[in-house]
Amino acid sequence: ARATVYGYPRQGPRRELKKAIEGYWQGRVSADELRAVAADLRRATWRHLADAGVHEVPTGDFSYYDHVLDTSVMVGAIPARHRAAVEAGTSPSGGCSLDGYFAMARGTQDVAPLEMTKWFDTNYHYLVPELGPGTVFRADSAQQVAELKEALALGHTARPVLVGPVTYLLLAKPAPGVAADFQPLTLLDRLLPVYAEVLADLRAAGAEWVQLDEPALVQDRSPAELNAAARSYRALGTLADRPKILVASYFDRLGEALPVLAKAPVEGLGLDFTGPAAANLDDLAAVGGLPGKRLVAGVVDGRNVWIDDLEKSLATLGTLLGLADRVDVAASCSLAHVPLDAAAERDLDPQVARWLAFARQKAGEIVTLARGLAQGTDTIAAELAANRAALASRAGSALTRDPAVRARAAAVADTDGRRSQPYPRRAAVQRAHLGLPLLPTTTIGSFPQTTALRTARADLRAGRIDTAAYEKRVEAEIREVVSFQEEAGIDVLVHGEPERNDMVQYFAEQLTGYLATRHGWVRSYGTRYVRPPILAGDVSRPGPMTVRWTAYAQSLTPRPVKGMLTGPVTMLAWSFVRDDQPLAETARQVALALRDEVGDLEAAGTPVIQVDEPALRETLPLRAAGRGAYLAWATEAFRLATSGVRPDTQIHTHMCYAEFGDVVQAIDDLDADVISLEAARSHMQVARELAAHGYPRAAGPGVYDIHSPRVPGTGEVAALLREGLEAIPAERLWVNPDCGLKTRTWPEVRAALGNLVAAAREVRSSLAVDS
Ligand code: THG
Ligand code: ZN
Repeated sequence: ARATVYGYPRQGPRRELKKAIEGYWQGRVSADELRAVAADLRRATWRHLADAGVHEVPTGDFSYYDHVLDTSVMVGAIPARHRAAVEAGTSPSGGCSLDGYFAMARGTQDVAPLEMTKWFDTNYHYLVPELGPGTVFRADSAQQVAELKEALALGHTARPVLVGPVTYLLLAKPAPGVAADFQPLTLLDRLLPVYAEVLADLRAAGAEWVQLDEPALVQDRSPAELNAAARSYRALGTLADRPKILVASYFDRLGEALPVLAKAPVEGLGLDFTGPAAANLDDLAAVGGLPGKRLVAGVVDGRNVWIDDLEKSLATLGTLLGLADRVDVAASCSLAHVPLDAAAERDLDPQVARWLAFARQKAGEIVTLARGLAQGTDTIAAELAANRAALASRAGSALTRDPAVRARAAAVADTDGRRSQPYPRRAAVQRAHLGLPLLPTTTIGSFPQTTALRTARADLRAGRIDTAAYEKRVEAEIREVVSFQEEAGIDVLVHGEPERNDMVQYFAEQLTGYLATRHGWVRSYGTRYVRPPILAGDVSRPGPMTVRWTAYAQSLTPRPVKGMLTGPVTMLAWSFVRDDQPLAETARQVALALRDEVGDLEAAGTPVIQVDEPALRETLPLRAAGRGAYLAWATEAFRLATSGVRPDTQIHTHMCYAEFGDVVQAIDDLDADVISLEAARSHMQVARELAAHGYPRAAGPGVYDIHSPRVPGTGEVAALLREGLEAIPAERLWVNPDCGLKTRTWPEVRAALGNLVAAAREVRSSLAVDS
């Protein structure tokens, strides 16, 4: 048994890659300098992994922006609108030019970038390939070959990692202008020869093995899709001139695709054995194992930050030994989904720090397990003892088990998750209480974060100003935001969230049970990173988190001010979660803490409270079988957080995913009084989807696309509102932007909200005339 990894964080310990790429975009760093930084980082990663005892290191997992975009380059799937930029220059390795590459990733003055969407159920976002019947694939193995040669020249045993052909096509969408029902998978026969060419090039460059990633096969797949997988690996497997092929799957069990791949003429299979994917173990036994094949066993969780239970993994590996010709040890998936190094977290309580394993520590665990499997567990006795002690310390810690929190969660009654009155009654009370006009205007919560504010926060952290001075700055900002909204004529105001760094981090920092990291960056997309907090223990709220700022804003104006919270599902989705209790349990604890905050806001005189759940849709399990249970606990947690209020307190929620058609029932089950939704792509579609479902409560499909610097005109917004009125009656239609305004500038926001209010007034007065 040997140790290997599928992929590793590439940004560097000080996010050197991010800085070099952004420097290149700004013209401060030359292409050669950028390439040198990248090569240094690759070299350091391989060196580190090899020194740690990882036998086979990955190549080709490195990327300047996104590995799916790299695959599009590799197969020559360059959208027509980017072709000029791509052909304008070439790279020294003969591949796509950097500028052409970044044009596809980020767009240029003249052309739009590729669309970005979530990589399965992770928090990483990839660039969606655009394909059509006219797509002509052409092999461009330059980047893959160059990186392989680089690693081999450094003396490593290296395995190129590529997105597999089936997953690549399943992740693609019809190019602009192509019929919406075009199925990229119909291009498979054209794509396979290109993969064949790349495989031959890699063989010629010295690859013994190549890894083809097929995570799309862990989702529910039709017989036609499974057949495509069978055909692909029959075709690639029977090529004469190729490296040995390892087909890697991760993020869930392979299910129906397991027999397909087990029968395919490839030399190896990678399976995930963590969480629900542990079902792969029984499934593998049921198909008679993988005789004659190499199994790469993903036993270490590649998506979470907890140390592995080494003895449990050894037991799994022991069983697997009887089911394949050769068993190697890996993480469940690429380690790029976790931060780099837990040892860099010097501020963490050392007692807690030893429960954590980031990418470096996980590589160490993988090596330990491979050694134990190959040479006997007595060779890893010290590691096992330390592991046992750390696991015991975690299980018995006062942080992970707070009796008061557990007692409260256990005592939750059904009625705690229900408003005291049904929506129609509440709506009438709220109408009288709030005195809002038809088509009330509001915003989603955040206002532009000025440099002065960010400087003030940095000054506070660095001790250059004290808390009192910082709070004065925040209050000044709130005054400005409130007076602007009053002048603009907005009906339900917000305080603007100047005190928040991030909508999850801000709350995590104040809740007991959450840990924050200093360097725990994980790539979200391109050069953008997040530092997800860690849900480590039972969650409780030592004191109010937002009341001070909301109440201050309300003290400045007679108009209703909306309190702003992040919902329980999103508080889990954008964090690393506990693996020692069901998610539903953690969600309930967070919900109870938020319920107290909602109660305190209400008691402080906040008439409207918004609880955002942008992650509700994105956390949906990959397989349909898991969705019912997920939606049940997710909606229950939201209701638990929001149902303790009086009937006259209006609960809002917000979601920013355009494709929420498959969760409308769950949105309905939230029982929020008002929902605002991103509708940038099609206002009418969102309104119609709600109407088609018979959504009974109030809704505000966004009328201002905040992702663009473009300011929509009054006529344009009014037209959208009239469209919306065809689906949603005037008494239940709200007027708001798509999402928070923090990424926009003040001049844009002033102009856009001015037009938004003018449009609402115009449509209101025409309604009054009509009736
Ligand atoms: N907060 C958290 N998680 C998230 C989002 C969020 N996950 C999903 C989505 N939103 C991801 N979107 C982004 C958008 C911008 C950035 C990161 C993820 C970003 N990051 C800065 C960077 O890398 O330069 C760092 C920001 C910082 O200093 O904290 O711009 O909203 N939790
Ligand atoms: Zn949003």
